[in-house]
Amino acid sequence: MKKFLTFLIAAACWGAAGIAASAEDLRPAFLLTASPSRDTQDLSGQWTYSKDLYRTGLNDINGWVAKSRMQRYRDLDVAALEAQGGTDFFEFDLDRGPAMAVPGAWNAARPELRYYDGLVWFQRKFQSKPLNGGRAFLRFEAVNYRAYVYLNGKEIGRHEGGFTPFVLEVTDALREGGNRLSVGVDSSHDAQTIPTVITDWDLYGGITRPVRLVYTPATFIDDATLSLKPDGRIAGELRLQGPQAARQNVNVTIAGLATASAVTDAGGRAVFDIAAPAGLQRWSPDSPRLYDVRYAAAGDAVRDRIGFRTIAVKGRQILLNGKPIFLRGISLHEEEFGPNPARNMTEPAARALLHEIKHGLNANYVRLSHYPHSEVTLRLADEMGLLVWSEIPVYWSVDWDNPAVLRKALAMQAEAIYRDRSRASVVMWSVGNETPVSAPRTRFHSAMADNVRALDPTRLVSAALLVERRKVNGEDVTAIDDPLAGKLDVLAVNTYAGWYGSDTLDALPGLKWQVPPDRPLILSEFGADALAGYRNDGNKKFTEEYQTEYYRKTLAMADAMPTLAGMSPWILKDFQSPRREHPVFQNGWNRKGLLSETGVRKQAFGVLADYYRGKAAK
Ligand code: GCB
Repeated sequence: MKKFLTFLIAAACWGAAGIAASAEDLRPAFLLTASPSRDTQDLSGQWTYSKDLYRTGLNDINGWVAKSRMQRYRDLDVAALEAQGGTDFFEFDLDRGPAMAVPGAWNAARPELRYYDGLVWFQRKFQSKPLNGGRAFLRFEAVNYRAYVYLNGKEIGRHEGGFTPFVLEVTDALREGGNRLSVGVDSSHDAQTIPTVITDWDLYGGITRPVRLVYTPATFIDDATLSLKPDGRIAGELRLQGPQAARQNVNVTIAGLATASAVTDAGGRAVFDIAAPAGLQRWSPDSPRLYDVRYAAAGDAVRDRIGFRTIAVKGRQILLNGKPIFLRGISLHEEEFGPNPARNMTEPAARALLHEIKHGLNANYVRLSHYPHSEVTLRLADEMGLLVWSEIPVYWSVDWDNPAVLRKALAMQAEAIYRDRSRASVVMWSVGNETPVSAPRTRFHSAMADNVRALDPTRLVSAALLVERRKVNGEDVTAIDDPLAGKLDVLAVNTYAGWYGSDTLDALPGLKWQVPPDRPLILSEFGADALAGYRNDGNKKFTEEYQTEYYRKTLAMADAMPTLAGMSPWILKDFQSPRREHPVFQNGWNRKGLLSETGVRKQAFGVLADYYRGKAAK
């Protein structure tokens, strides 16, 4: 409660005086960042569900009934539910409801739910183990967009934001033996959500990522992280939670490299500062060396695999481990290959996508657009050696003047950063995508940029900006005219000359750019649609030939941009978008992929792969 009040005050002040909530206020109550190494119970599988079009689980006709039948059913203790033996009349009987696989998006699970946007109730029954004085938590990796969580008839928490994890303690609500978990998932978006109602991707609804029951001791390591500092030292912190959290010895072992110890303060926090270890092999895309790390404190221990590298900017260069690097990238949406994809990133699916990027395109970098991708993808990027741009869906436009919306953005960003700050692959946090310039919008993004720096001073801050076309001395130039630029380490722009607008492809190499001469610039997007297999019809838009020529000409333009430090063309693979309804070429798909939706390479794929091969050889 105190945290919440602090936030409300901070948010109110922000509106009036430009102050953002502090980083510490934004730390979620529980993180369990090392949960893959913990004693967990995976709750994946078939969950029963029922759609709730009139949202009766959340509201009912005011002043008529105190509780809807849905609410009465949901709020029953397991024992009471069993006792009434299925004879009571609830209308929302999830015991007998149809089932679908969790994790998964309902849009791809059932044809009749393809365009359903609203509230669905899910139920899963499970057995739990005795806690023996320990604690238990539910960790949801993502629910899109709002989640209302009930265990054994008791509300245990809510969450807003479709792409970041949340943890709810269930120690007291859990029943040794049978448990009934009910989750209301509301996929609807509005003017105050992030993103808002219209995007250029599919806002899949559902429990889209894994749910796990996590068992911990009474006092446990909630979060621990390490990173390499510019001077070669390794710094980090660990947070203990629980009755014995204060003044505990804490140990960290980096296998084959170093060990260190520290003591927690009154709040359960310990910091590490480890002298530059001899023999450290730095992580890079060419050599993605990960070290096994073990943290131990108060009888608890967790593991992680961490790579150590530095990232910085110097003049117009991006430096990885002190050396200039050109980011040979591609943008990626979170959709697996196949004709009916959903946002359900399994390890094989993520591996296949990243493999195509790294070994098919010869890339060293991926823009994970337009929201935090699955944890499995980030862990694989670490393991396979791909640098990552990460962003939250502050996309096109949100309610810039609304402190409550800013609060959501900062909280979402905090959840993403706490989740991924031990991933060497993540080098850049983006604070927005293509947001039209205005004073409230720039204030909003500036607060986000300050928030990122407070939460994670070790990485770069960027944003995908819009460009301006204008005449300078009678000459047509493309310029960055955005006051947000001053808040960023790396400038990034989306440019679609040659696709949208009237430029011919032949004009692209000669386009004049007016950009700061001493700062790194990346092309965060460029692209053109092509329907896979549509060829030999002249150089028309939507043919593979047009897309191929578009890539050749845009890459020639890029070669003439002296400050260019990287690119992530739009996009690896065709993806579903309700905005793309051209009846011949799109049919619900954005066709800017270099791969078709099923993974067939279009001609332009080879152009980019050759270009990157050449860049890598330099
Ligand atoms: C953009 C957006 C991206 C769209 C893309 C397009 O600038 O950032 O989300 O999908 O353009 O295809 O127009």
